[in-house]
Amino acid sequence: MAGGNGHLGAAAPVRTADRPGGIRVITLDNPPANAISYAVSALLVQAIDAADADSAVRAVIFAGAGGLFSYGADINDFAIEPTPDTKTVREVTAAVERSAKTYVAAIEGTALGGGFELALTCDYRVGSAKTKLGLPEIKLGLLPGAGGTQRLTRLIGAQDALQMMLKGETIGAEDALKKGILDEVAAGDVVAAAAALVERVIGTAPKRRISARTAELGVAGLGLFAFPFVVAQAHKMVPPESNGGFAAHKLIDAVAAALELDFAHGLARESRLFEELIRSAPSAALQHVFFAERQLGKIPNLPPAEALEIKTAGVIGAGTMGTGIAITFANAGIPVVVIEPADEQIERSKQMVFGMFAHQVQRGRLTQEQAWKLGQSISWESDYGELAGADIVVEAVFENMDVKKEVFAKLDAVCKPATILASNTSTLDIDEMAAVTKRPEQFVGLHFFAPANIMKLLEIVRGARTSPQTLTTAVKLGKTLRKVAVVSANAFGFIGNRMFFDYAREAVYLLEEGIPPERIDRVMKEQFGFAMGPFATFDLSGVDVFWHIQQERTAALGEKRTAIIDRMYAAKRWGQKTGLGFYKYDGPNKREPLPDPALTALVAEEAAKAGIAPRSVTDTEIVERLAYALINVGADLLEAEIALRPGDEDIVYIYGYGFPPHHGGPMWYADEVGVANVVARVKEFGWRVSPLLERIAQRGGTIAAYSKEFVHA
Ligand code: T1G
Repeated sequence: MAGGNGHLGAAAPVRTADRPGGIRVITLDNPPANAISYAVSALLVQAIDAADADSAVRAVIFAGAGGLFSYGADINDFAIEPTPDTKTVREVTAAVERSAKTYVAAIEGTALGGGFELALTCDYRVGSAKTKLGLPEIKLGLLPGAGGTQRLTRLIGAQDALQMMLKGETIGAEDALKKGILDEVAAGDVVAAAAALVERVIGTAPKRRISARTAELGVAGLGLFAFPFVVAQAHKMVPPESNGGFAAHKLIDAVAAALELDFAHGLARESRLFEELIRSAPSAALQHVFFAERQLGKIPNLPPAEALEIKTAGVIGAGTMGTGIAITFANAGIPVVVIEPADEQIERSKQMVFGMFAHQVQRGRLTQEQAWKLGQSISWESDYGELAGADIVVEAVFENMDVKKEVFAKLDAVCKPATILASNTSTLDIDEMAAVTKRPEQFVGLHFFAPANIMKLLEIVRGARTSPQTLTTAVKLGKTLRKVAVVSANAFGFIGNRMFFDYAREAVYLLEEGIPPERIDRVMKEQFGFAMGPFATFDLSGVDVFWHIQQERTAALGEKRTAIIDRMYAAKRWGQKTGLGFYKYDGPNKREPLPDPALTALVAEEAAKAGIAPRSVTDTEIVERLAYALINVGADLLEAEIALRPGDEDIVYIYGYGFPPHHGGPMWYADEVGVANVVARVKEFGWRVSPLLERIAQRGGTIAAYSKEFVHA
């Protein structure tokens, strides 16, 4: 697998040094993550056993170099089948557990996963103000497999331990001190503080192993006897095993083991559960997502270029998108000027900004002062001249080419030569816009997803003449804005929307064949795991938007078989915004989609007119037709080099459209099903088969393997 540090980082990834008083310091120095790979584990076991055998050593301190302790086991190693004598984090913690010495973890920065589990195996833990601790294994479809479920439960109680591990959340130093996870938060050097702690405890309490404790429920007023009830409740709170909850249920079983078994048996149960997970399809999918996300910024064959520094920004248009984009820049510490001619629109924009920051203060995410400062970094003007010095300007005006061309002609005239001009368009041609400027090399698409200050996905659209420096700057800006930024070539719908149009077409076809929207949504959400079904999504994003796109680009949407969308548009059945769409929204909770017989009648009428007879369709076919539509067009986008890698398309669909991460994204899912099986079904549906998909099927290959052979990957 790419990414990460499967290699050994520094010259000596595990260093030892002796301090006065018989204290041995073992330092992890394996950049960039101080990951505890198989090889590093073997070196750690050697170092621990050597310290244990050395009578001059009274205590051992573990430390991490580079300002972090360790991001955990090396995820790259999961693809490597361990042999009986492979050393993993499990053998490292076992070596500490059997050693008679006193162990202290000196945690200057972040300790996650196996790194935190190593710290939990120690007798004491010292942190710093920067310390962050977490067991995020669940995000990889795993559970902490080196004693974390047994030790954390014994240390902070089952309730808090489950909460922390099911969410994979990270806690800070103060919280960890309060919970008794840290014994001290050092003001200065954590290793020196750890050495001082050794001197304080070595004579009185040299050994304080968590494994010797008994786990408590940690629920006020509930004794251990109630643990079956608490465990049963926990199982009810997580998704079903078949739909994203596979690891969560095993994690709960592991915590239950900590409550009912002694440490050794609990550890054995945890190992068995971990082994089930590490080989599971959901975990393989989530590991793929982890690395695919880290590939995004790597643009093959791009000449090296220095990213420009973006110190100030401009946004054209104070609508919802423009305001959301402005907030995104402000949150990243980049002052931004919003250009808007209409005063009442400026007022609405200000209300949105201040309302959002006030909400953050209420939620305790921002202090009043931080909110005020952020608010001050956004200003509203009507004169383009205010943008003369901006490093980048993003337009977010009405989705019409003439309007956008007018904006860019004006910007080209007022902005300094180095200013990068960007369009937030979701479907229009970037090159056509760039052509009205004298700076096509500094022109790029930045397609934010609504709401722009919340959605992490950003599509960076590379024009034919976008320069390497502009593209490099945009990729770096994506990171600065804390976005998941995917590079797309300039083509209709870019990556996400282009794939969505085929998905939407098949959803409407199923509707025309008499399948109720609520059934289609239920299957895609509850059986397959989408965050939201297609029709609830159309109602949220606006049926009018769907109609506009269908008007402009029927070709891309495939032939329109009925006038359903036209009639819905004419009847203002535009979705949530008009209270009626594919559902009605007249219940007490105005956002709850309710089946609407009037829609059913409209669909039946139009389908009859088009001569489309109702069909009985299985749930499986619903999933296949919607998911395979994504795969088929996704393969075309790869062959046309609009998307760089299948993993990029997976990330777009997971972050932008709610595709279930435990299936890895549409292109990963194709390999789960088997490309030949996908092609066979696509042919049965009578669709045009993507030639790339056909070729991979004929070779019995996989999309994942094929991606390595992409000319441009
Ligand atoms: N293994 C290998 N490489 C890792 C890594 C890991 N655990 N964590 C990070 N990297 C690489 C990453 O690929 C990137 O490499 C570089 O470090 C910087 O990371 C037994 C079995 C901590 C939130 O799940 O979530 O321990 O691309 O770009 O954005 O129970 O890294 O530069 O070549 O992500 O600041 C549990 C995974 C493992 C944490 C920081 N640990 N890492 O994000 O930097 S399983 C995790 C993260 C385990 C035990 C079990 C993030 C981060 P490159 P980055 P970042």
